[in-house]
Amino acid sequence: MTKEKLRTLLENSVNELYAISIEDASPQELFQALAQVVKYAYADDWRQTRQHLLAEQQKQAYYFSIEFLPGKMLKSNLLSLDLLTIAEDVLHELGVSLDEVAETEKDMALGNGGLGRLASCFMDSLASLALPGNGNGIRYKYGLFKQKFIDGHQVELPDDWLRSGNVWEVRKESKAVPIHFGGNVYLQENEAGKLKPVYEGGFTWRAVPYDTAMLGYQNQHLNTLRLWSVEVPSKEEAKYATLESRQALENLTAVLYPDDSNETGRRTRLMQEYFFVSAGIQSILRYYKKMNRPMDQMSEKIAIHINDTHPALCIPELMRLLVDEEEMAWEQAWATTLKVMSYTNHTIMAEALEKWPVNMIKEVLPRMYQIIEEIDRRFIAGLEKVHPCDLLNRTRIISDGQVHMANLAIIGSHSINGVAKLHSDLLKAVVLHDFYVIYPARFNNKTNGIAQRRWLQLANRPLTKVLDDTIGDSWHHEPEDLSLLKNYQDDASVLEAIAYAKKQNKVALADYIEAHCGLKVDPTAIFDVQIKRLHAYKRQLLNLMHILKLYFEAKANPEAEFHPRVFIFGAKAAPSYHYAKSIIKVINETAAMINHDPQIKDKIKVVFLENYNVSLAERIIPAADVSEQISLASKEASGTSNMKLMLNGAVTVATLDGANIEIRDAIGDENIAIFGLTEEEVYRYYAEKNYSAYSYYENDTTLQRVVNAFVDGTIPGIEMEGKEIFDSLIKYNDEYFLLRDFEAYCDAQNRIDIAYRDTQRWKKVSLMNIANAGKFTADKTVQQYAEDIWQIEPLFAHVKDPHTASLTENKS
Ligand code: 26Q
Repeated sequence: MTKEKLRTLLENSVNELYAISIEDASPQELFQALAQVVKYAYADDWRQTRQHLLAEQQKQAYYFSIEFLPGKMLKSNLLSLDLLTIAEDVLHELGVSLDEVAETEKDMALGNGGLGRLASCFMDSLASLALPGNGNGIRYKYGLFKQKFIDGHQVELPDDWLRSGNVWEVRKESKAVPIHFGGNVYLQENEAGKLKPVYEGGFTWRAVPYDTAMLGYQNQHLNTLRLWSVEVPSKEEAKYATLESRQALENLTAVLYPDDSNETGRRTRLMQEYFFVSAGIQSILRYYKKMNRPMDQMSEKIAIHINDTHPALCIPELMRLLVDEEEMAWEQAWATTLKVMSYTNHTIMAEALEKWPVNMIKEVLPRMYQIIEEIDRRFIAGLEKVHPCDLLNRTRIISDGQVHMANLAIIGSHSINGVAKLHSDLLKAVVLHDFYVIYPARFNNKTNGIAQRRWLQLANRPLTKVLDDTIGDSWHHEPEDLSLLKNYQDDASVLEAIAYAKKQNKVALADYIEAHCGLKVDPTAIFDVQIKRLHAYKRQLLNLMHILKLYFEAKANPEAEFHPRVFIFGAKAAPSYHYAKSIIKVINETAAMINHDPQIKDKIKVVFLENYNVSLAERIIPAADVSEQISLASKEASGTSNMKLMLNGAVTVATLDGANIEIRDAIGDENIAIFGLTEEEVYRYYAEKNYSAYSYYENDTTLQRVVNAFVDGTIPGIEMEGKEIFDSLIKYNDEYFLLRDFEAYCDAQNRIDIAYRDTQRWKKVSLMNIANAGKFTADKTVQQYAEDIWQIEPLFAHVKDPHTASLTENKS
């Protein structure tokens, strides 16, 4: 496509949509019009990818996830179509920037954090590898709440992202399916002597899919993300005539539940889980039937992935459809289900494993309950003679009046993986050890990865330019080629160019901070970043304690030498997570205190950016010098912001937790600041029950000064929150070992300071981080899922380079 062609298409699009000329279009109108042009540009390829798949009957994977977090899509779609620079040029001629236009797009924020973003990075990689892999989820009317700070407190506002429509989605009315809830079910013999379920009462709602194209990077391959929305079934309009009954129905896909493992038992959440699972599986079976193949060979054409336990009902739902609808024998249906299903675990904390009360499942999903009971019964019956009964009691699906979703997911899947080496090892050794004894061969590791196209090529244009000029652009397709940069670790001009790119990004972030927080920060300071959900185990509080220590030192000794730092936080807390919200309040009040202290000047600034989301991450990450990955060892399953920050040249301060360990192994101890307890040491404390937070407090005056600051009036306006935090550390013995790790953390921060002041050394460390980040590409991770778990192949397996394979004749 030429610039002239794009301009003409855009003019036509503006005219068709708004009947105005292009010069009069607002950025918002230009966004809508340009998105139409983009859709037009990929429509043929999207259709042809699907037609090809059906014609060739190639095996496909379906990634079931209750969360997807794609963020904005205009620029990533333009990049995938290789239209990014010409779109920039066309808009530039019109006197607007592409960024200004792209900014008007609402983030698609249908996820909480790591798990949802991982699903979207996987969608990017699946398409970019030309692998047939689709997403299946929920089209929430409201995404994750918008966060505002009022008086330092987090306040949640609705994210009405669909208000002005969603250009990327296509409503597929004809593909709607019915979903049944409630009532009673019993089994009755039919004429042929088969047991069939008879449903009494309950209600049937309609699931309508909205499809969004997932574009591969410059390879004309497009997959589909299918999100389901609830509607009144057309035959039952009368039944839902009143506003109240309609409202109850529409509630089902109205809101995304915030990550809140403490608050269980919410009925609507359970209904959501069944809703998108049942809709997705019905739609897969309808597709499979078009192929006219035996039902029990489904696993040759279909792989279904369960992203955490939220879609674990995939297992009994596929059993229901095979046994009840397709009249398959139980044993055969079970063998098929097992071969189709695979499951990823994302949590290590046993208390966070999903459970549902038996009574609720019986009431809301009576047929599911019967099937789960039968799966459980057969699980026990099949292993009774092989394993001791206490082991089976710990692993069975139904116990203590609850349905244990991880147990269901494990028993019904042929593959179970963790998301980083340490995490997968801990699953085998501790969290899921009992299952490892029963099914050792099912367990495997798939270390997480990230989409380097979004997190570097799109988010960090200045650095991308330097890399392209230095090592060429093969890394756009093969991220591991970033390692070519190692050849330049002593090249002063490359080091300088990378540092200059960082500086530009820091200036841009400083402008954003000034515009949004009214706070001036110095772009020559160290930008020290912690961006992730707010959770006690992630230890944002440890970061704050180090900030307080620096602050007290700077006040006591104004001559103290350290390079000025800007501490930047981005984090949402679950609305009902009281402790996490108290930490937000205390960080905000500490920030106010430090930022306004005339003695401190520009030496320390603390910024808590509101409403952390994918778009904000794209601004912060390219500007980061230091990456905070300081969770208590053994608690963070993997982490992915660690990978994104490394890719953008930030230097990591980290515990040996999650993927930090593999990052350390990739770049070497000299290029990362490791500190703190190891996982073994943490587990030893648990075993010996001999941790005493108080003894650390008692013996360290610096630590005392810092911890006391939460209750002695040093920080104004935190009476209640400060007390809550103080008590968690001292009275309740510091569950996440902050006091134990405090000194080691401060040492690591000191090493960072020294390294930063050695400018040449820092530049080299930064380069080595970028050069080694290619290992953490989601392309590689997805390739491993494709080979080891799903057994799917690229669409053009017979063509040597799938990226250059073309589905269509060349279009101008
Ligand atoms: C629970 C109960 C009720 C409602 C919601 C939830 C809920 C929602 C989301 C529970 C958990 C989540 C999300 C978890 C998550 O994002 N885990 C992260 O997954 C990443 C990708 O694998 C890892 O890198 C992180 O380490 C892990 O914390």
